[in-house]
Amino acid sequence: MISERSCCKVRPFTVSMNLDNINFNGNHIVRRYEDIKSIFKSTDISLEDKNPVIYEVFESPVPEKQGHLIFLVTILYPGKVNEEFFMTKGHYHTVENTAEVYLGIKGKGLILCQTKSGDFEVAEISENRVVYIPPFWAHRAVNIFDEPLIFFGIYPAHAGHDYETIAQSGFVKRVFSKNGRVVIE
Ligand code: M6P
Ligand code: ZN
Repeated sequence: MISERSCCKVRPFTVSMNLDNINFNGNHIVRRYEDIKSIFKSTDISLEDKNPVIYEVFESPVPEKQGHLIFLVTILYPGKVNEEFFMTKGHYHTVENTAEVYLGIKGKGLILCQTKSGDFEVAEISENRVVYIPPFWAHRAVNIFDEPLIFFGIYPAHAGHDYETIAQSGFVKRVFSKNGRVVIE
């Protein structure tokens, strides 16, 4: 059991959601092409020199302990690795029976979801659309538009990120731009 004494060193607080200057005073994760190029189907020499930021995450300063909720804002930039849209690494939660909620703020994207038993689902995310990711479902965001995809997220702080399972087996589907169309294959 988590006691009030161990949990409540954090006092109630507020942060600004000003998109021009997001700073939640927590971790700021920046993932560039070179950091995550292995998640894409093919490499793209045209991105090697520029090494663009694919996405960044602004996290809340909350302990990764059961009882707390981590909230964050993700900015997934527009672009493609050859024909494949920019996307996040994607993960299961280490504590698998934990869910997550996304709220679309700007842009348009897809959230690819899958389970270890082979189930797969695609959820659309856009401004004011809420996506519910149930426990046991891996999730990856894909930006299918020509503007940044920005979404707010919230999940149990003890959930953890399991990237290893995705690194080994990947997602069952990928999202490409082909002849101006979004193709999931
Ligand atoms: C969302 C949340 C975060 C996650 C981020 C980037 O904001 O799910 O927990 O870190 O997307 O995704 P990933 O960790 O898979 O790279
Ligand atoms: Zn998650």
